[in-house]
Amino acid sequence: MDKIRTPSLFPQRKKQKGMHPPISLSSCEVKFSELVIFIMERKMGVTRRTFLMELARRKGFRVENELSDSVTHIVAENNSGAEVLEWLRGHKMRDSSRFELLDISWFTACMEAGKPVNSEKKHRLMVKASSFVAGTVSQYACQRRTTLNNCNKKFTDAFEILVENYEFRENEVPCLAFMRAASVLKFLPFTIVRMEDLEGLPCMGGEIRNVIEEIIEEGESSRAKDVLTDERYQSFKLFISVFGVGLKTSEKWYRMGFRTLEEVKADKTLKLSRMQKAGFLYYEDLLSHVSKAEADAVSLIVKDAVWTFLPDALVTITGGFRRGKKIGHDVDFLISSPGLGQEEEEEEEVLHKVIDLWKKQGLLLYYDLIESTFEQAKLPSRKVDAFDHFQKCFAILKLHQQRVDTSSCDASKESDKAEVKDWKAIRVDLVVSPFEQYAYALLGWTGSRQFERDLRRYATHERKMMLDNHALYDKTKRIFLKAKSEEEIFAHLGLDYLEPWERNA
Ligand code: DCT
Ligand code: MG
Repeated sequence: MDKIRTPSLFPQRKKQKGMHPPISLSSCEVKFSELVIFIMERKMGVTRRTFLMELARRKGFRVENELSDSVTHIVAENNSGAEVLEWLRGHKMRDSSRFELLDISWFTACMEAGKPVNSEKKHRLMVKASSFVAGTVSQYACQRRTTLNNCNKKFTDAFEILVENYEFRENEVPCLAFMRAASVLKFLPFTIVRMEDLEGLPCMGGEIRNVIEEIIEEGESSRAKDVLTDERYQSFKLFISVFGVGLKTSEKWYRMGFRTLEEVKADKTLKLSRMQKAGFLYYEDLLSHVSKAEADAVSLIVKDAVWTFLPDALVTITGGFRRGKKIGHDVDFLISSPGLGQEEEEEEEVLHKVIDLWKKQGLLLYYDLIESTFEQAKLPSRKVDAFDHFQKCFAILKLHQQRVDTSSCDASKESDKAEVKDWKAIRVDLVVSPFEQYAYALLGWTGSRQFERDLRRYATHERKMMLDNHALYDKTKRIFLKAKSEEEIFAHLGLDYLEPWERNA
């Protein structure tokens, strides 16, 4: 055994020849915060690992000593994908889909470039590489495990711009086609580098191929670039960034000749809804993303309030945060309790009581309470405008900064200055469901939107069933299928279960 590797009770004092002095994490500026690297010591050894970690930190990469939840990229040398997976399992990390497993060749490429490079197929430690068969990729997102590791971001970003533009022009057919194609690309475990990589994949029509081909060859899409400079697109994008403004209002404002929000605000004759007024009032706060720490702080406030009145209530964070996203545009909650659904009054009451409490505490900046419309519903509906019939509340909460755990960032320094606004307006959605519909509500409110769309489409076309946020109806047997958990709903549909973080379609 060589001397350096021998575990010792004493710290190694002697400086290694050719090595830079150790650098502490804090002394290097992190330039690339979007990725967090962990380098595996296995088969590499302490010395080389230390050297590589310091090298990367000096170049502005964030490298963790320990395998924490924040890690996004795991780098290994002389290990197969299977070996890395086994090691991860030994470290109680079952969900390997949360990080990219990469060979040292990717790390070397990054060091040479002095910045993160996209991982290509050759860099990836393939776990089931040979079992990836393009022809078996389902056209339905609910049959694809799609994590947040998107290897094809440069394609899907361009697609999303095109999708938005089609949405603004209410051009449904190509809109849907690009949404589906983006979702397939997000699922792929490798980056598309040549057109042959698309062979056998579903949802890759001619128009979509043209865009992909151009991005492969030119590095960007001229169509997406044109959209970004389009006047209508730019104005719509601004208008819908205001809470309470949708396509209808955007269309109206655009036709009235407005192009910027300043122009809209300057017109004092314009009638704004209560929601839009709140949207303008808290515009900057609502535009900045909600962090996971802020979502957790909101979660405590929501639980505190709900449990004051319904101690046995289930209060579950849904939406993007349940799927493992680190940021969101709002925080979504589903509330239910074993008692709910029995006594209708109690069910309607809890949200009213929570709202009254928050009003008294001065936490409620805006709210719109929508009572349940379930009586009017019979069979699961496919109407787009009626997303579901639950009682719900769209609110803006005042989140005091001291409630947010900022131990992992630097935001706390500001707070000693006088006159600094010490709160942030946060969009919060609360949904209340009867207990027997909880699993369906949870599945529906967890998303992603594309996942939900495809789950319903799959139920209809492959199973002759109707699914919505309340129930699953079997049209052949003419019965409603009960479910206590999401797992049971997947089983009713004959689908393998997907964890929430695998629904980022
Ligand atoms: N949802 C849906 N169809 C809609 C609206 C919402 O299926 N028309 C579901 C999917 C996600 C969930 O409701 C919450 O909606 P959002 O908050 O809009 O989505 P999100 O995934 O939480 O995204 P974000 O991170 O931006 O909040
Ligand atoms: Mg959300």
